[in-house]
Amino acid sequence: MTELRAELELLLKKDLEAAENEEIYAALMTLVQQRLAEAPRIEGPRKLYYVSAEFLLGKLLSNNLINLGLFDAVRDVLQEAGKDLTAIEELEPEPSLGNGGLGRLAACYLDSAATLGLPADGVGLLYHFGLFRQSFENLKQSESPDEWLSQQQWLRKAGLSFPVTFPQGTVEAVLYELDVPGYGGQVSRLRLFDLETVDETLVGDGIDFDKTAIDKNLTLFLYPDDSDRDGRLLRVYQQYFMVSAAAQLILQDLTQAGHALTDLPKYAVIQINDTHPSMIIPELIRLMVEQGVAFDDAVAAVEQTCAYTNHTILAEALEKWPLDYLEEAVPALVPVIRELDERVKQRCVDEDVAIIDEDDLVHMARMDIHYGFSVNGVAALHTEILRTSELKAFARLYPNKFTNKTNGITFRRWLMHCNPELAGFVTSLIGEGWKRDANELEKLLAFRDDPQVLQQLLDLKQGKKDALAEYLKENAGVEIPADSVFDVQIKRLHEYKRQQMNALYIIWKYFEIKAGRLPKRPLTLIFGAKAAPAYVIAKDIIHLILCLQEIVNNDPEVSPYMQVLMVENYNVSWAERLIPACDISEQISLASKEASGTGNMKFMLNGAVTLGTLDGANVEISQLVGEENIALFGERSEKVMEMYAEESYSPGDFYPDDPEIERLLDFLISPKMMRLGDPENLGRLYRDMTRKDWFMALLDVKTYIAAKEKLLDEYEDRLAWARRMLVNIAKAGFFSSDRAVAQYNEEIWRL
Ligand code: 26Q
Repeated sequence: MTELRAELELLLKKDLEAAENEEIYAALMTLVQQRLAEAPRIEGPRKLYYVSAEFLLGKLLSNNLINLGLFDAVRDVLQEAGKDLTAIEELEPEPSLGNGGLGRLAACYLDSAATLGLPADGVGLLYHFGLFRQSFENLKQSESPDEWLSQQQWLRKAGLSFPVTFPQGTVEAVLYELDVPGYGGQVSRLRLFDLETVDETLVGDGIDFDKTAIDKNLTLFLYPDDSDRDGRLLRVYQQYFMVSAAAQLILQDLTQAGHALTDLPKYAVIQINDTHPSMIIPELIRLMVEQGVAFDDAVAAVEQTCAYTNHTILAEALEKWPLDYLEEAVPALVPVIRELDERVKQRCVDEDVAIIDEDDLVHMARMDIHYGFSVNGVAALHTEILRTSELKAFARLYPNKFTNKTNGITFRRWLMHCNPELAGFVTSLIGEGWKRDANELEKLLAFRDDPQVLQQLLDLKQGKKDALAEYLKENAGVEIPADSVFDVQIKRLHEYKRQQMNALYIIWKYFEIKAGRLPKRPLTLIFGAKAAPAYVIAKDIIHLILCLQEIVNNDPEVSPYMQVLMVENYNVSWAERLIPACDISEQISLASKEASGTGNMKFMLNGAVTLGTLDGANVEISQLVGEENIALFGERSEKVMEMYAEESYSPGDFYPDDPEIERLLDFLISPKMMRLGDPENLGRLYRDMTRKDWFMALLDVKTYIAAKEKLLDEYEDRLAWARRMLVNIAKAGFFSSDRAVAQYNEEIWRL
């Protein structure tokens, strides 16, 4: 009997064979936690604090086993006893601490920082009900609290807390910690604050709760509905709660190590993940001044400590708070912010760079740029647009602050864990080196003309498609044909990401099939997306997709050739099942709007071919794989930006004038749809798409349909397709978060 088995049985107090999966899960948790406690902590004189409203971790058990080097041994021991690690993993609830790309990026970066041995703490909030749990009722999204926390056991109390003062009184921020092992086993941690007096019973119907009870609600949900004033104020309270606690923690770490407050930049660097934590700048200054540091010295220290990452170019997502909100929620920061603004106004007359504008709106990103030492975008095109367009005035003021850090993903989770079959095959071809140096994946190119290797790639993909089909049958009660082409669009629901354009393709294809123009092979279109609860059009798009799912799947003429599936409550665990099984990766945002995308990288790494616009990191993907290994379509970013500048785009140019497009949109309000769906939602979406179409779906829809049809045609040459898969996998090395984090460290953090 192996030592590992003995250890597990000691914890179980019985034979492995006799144990239930629940018991094995608990024993594995204990085992992993013991190993984590014994593992070396990453230390260093200078430390990174990655402050973020989101950490979209995904399940932790398997990932921790992989990084501790225990995964294979555990899987084998369990297998010998007739137990299945995958089934045991199912019992783990997924932490609900994030929403989308920015949160998942933070999780990948913690993994890579630990892997590279860099001293780095994640700092954020512990949301009891997370984002929300999505279910579909009457073909619409409905939201409920995600009760992930009650069952989870990774967190431990750190025994530290900090007071945070609001006009209504002082609350206590209690610190929890979670170990994050890197690949190789060395450990850093995620530090999450909870409100001591949080009250879960405040949540009534669905996800509604009293937004004004800030002594009870600050850590209930991530991004609570901010469609009314109370909701927006709550966001300010919540953000301040996070950054005040974070700032106190950082200063305490500093002084406990025996350093002076003004030496902060020597010992700490703070990465501000989008603008949600931006108030940490005035809060640090305020705290330092309170402890006797001169204002100028505090500003100088903070300026050299804080670095800002921008994740969006959408004007509506750049946070601006009315000054009177800040006066109401965080009055202690207002004099600091006013002084910071005054200093900017002394230096520059340009209204576009003022922190407080003429309408008394406080621009959080502008504060970050003036009072941080670094600003970065998240893909080459994105950074270029920031420099030359969105943040042009700032790039002129501070040319040296701006750099690009193209996003990355951890290959531990996004290949080794979610696709061990492909990871094993890669290793059998090129050895283990790629696990530490992802660029070694290029060695795969030597096999690009090896028919046996190419056939094996196809077989492995089919295996993952079979597994997904099986899982869906068992767990979602739906049957999808495993011999169909799997076309997948999974990401937050947003008009700029253009799920609605994909829906127009479905309508087009439906007409084709109805007209007897049948595809060579069936097609399965898979969606996964949550819509922000107050984002009306996004919810209407979900309704549209669910209606199409009903119509297509229940039409006996159509369903043998096309299936539509929108998975409920899309999350990291879903992504880990869907991505390895995907043939066509949908990355179809309006050019210039997707800062980077990271799903695109995960699909590529798992051998899917991208169907996409030249947006975000798609640009870099296409340069790496070559235009023959990606399917590009759509208007370019320069043209799109010009159209916005000149206000020259109108959906009226296409609807109703173009009969082909007219037919697709009219289907939204056809009797068939109106009978099935909700006329209010469908009518509103129809009007939006025909009269507004802010993200220009009608501009690109025809080239999109043509590009997808061409790609489906090319799919039939199986060996040629497999070669494209191979090139995509081989060229994915650049998108390892180990590379991205190493670049952050060389050019920003200098740990
Ligand atoms: C802002 C104001 C009010 C309420 C909410 C928000 C808000 C919330 C979340 C604004 C933005 C976010 C999240 C943004 C996000 O996830 N951005 C994605 O970041 C990824 C990592 O860099 C990129 O790959 C994606 O392109 C980008 O969309």
